[in-house]
Amino acid sequence: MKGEDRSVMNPVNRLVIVSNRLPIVLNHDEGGSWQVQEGSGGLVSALAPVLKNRGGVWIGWPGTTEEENGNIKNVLEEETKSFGYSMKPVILTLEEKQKYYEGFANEIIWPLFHDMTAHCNFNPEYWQVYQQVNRKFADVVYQNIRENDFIWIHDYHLMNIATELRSAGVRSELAFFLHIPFPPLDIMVRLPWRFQILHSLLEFNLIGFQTMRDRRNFIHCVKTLIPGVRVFGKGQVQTIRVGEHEIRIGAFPIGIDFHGFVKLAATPEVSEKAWFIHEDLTDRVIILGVDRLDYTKGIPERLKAYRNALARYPELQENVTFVQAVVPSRRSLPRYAALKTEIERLVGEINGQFTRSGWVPIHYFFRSLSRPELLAYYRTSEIALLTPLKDGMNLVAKEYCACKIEENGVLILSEFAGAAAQLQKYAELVNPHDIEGIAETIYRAYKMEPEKRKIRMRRLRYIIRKYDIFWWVDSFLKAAFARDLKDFPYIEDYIPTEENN
Ligand code: ADQ
Repeated sequence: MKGEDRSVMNPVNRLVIVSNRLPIVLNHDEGGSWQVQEGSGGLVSALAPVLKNRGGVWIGWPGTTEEENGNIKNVLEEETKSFGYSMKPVILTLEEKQKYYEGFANEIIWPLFHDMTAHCNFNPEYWQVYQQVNRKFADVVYQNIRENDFIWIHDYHLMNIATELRSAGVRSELAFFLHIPFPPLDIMVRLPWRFQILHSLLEFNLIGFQTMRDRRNFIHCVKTLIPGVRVFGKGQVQTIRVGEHEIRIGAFPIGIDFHGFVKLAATPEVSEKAWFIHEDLTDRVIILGVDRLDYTKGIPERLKAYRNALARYPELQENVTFVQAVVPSRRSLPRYAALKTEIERLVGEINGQFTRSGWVPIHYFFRSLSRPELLAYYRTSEIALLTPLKDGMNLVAKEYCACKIEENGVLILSEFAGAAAQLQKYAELVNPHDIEGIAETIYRAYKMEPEKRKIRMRRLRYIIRKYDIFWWVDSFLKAAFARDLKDFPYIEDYIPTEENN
């Protein structure tokens, strides 16, 4: 439960979390000085209690550059005193932000690992700066760790950090979790720095992936590209041996703070907002799409599928409303700006074609919704339409189900979202490229009897509740600290298997 430290760490182990961004929100107050607030995402709510109880450290980039705010270090030190754990910033220059974060991470690894190689810009300068920034992170880690600390690194921005830490002489246990998919071999080999990245990953002691498929891709890559790799074991955690070094690798599908979402969804504020949304759209079935602005999320394909559904099933016209909320993201990259234009063109076309007096087929938001607003949409929408072309997990799918406290919703989910491995039995799975298939599924979801919706939603919520964010932290840490394969937790009805992935 939230607030409890259910980890299995030995008392001498402190937890050191390293992620690209620190879990904070920085704002200017009226006087122009910085205000720091603790973030509110699932990862923070799961890890903060562990860090607080064990006096841990979180290391990351605060989000501003050296040029914008050189003295952020002092501000952070002062402002985060009440958090109960310390935060150590890694300060980036503007050039580093552009070449490491926007460049290597978001113009190379992000598209490549989502199988969108045409979007990759393999600029060699990006690789130089990626290594330099990973070294910078490693330096801050090095300066802040003690013997026996357990260091948990997050995500694709920091895949080279293990090389840097090991060459600085760090012998501590290093663990890594990849939040995005790991690509198949024929895609990974296109990366000019594939060997360096794989060698660095093999310096960790534990690597966690979202699904069995990602882990299988990784094993295939290292077995093919790195000489002398051997793989042992079956089940949730396997072992890779390279020379004398052993790496445990597992699939740990990330969850959400289920109870936190349920509680918030039931508050009068959210209930009232949900009521108003429905009041505005009386007698209409609401179909909801919620995504960051990203070409991996399949938003244009989804809009085309909705258009196809309206044309092929005229009964849907005036009876459904599609609400698509897009959160601005990475807008300095040209691909993202072009995607925004494409989405807006499609929304305009579809609304232009189908709007009738008193009915607009698509309500489109391009902004971040407040939490109560987002939850009100989750609560009130009868159908969620989430069709990423590829996605590590897709937390929106889980958040939507958690908020369906009346169990009256249908989840339409891409088969290429990591969440599909867990939820496939009770979600309506679609191929996000299959416009007609999605249109048919929208219609089927619209016609689904309330009793069937209820049964399926109840089962989805059961799985999401059981494998929540606290389960995720727990099982990752257990895998980190188990000494033997037989010590790894056996999880009955544990979802991703070789067969169902
Ligand atoms: P993301 O690509 O960001 O995460 P996702 O898992 O869907 O994708 O999380 C998005 C988050 O943003 C959700 O928590 C959601 O509540 C919030 N959000 C979305 N739309 C919003 C809106 N309009 N207003 C406000 N908030 C909104 C990466 C990987 C995923 C993986 C996660 C976690 O790409 O595949 O699931 O990390 O591991």
